[in-house]
Amino acid sequence: MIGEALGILGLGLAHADAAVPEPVRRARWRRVHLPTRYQVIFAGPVGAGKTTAVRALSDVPPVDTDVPISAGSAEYGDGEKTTTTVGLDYGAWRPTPEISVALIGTPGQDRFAPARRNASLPATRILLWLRADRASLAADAAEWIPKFRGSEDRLVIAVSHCADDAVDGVRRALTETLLRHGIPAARVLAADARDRESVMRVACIALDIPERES
Ligand SMILES: Nc1nc2c(ncn2[C@@H]2O[C@H](COP(=O)(O)OP(=O)(O)OP(=O)(O)O)[C@@H](O)[C@H]2O)c(=O)[nH]1
Ligand SMILES: [Mg+2]
Repeated sequence: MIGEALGILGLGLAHADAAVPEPVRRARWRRVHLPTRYQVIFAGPVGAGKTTAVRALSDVPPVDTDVPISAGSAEYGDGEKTTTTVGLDYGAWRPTPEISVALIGTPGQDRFAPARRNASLPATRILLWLRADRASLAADAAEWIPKFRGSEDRLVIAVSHCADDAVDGVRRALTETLLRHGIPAARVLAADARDRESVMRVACIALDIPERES
């Protein structure tokens, strides 16, 4: 119709477009209408909330590779946790019609490290999940952040089991590691992995999407 209208106005574009072969026209259409694709990797130690967060945020039923914890949940100091991820979690999220995000949860246990994806692609963002209620919080950050060396500017730290007013204490506890890796303290946020809004907030920050757009 637009082509017709332009033709009526004598701009001749309707004829010009008709002269373009069909496959080229289709390729142009796809370039204009396909959403921009990103992936967000959910990483961090065992029990930090990666699988729970992928489940909470995904628009589709996620695929997970969780198996019952062999040694029992007490091993992780978490009575509610009954499974652990041995492969990857997959989910999908469409924050806006123009953006499509693959959600990829990785296993926390070191023996499953090969399942961790290469995080260095430019369209990849990393959500590093840590737990505020663990004595190992600072050690966990010091262990996990270097796994994403070179991608620090695409990394956000989501801290589960953390009251909103406790996040300053968490930032203080991580100061040394954050400084060493050039990560601003503002990129450390409290997030409840069970709560979609909360996960969405940290994912939007990782993707630089204003929250109200999602
Ligand atoms: N109270 C509380 N529980 C939370 C919060 N975030 C996550 N959880 C719980 O913590 C547990 C996290 O378990 P998973 O999601 O399996 O953890 P994971 O990081 O995928 O662990 P692995 O796959 O074993 O590496 C679940 O029982 C969640 O319900 C939070 O902010 N507060
Ligand atoms: Mg998991």
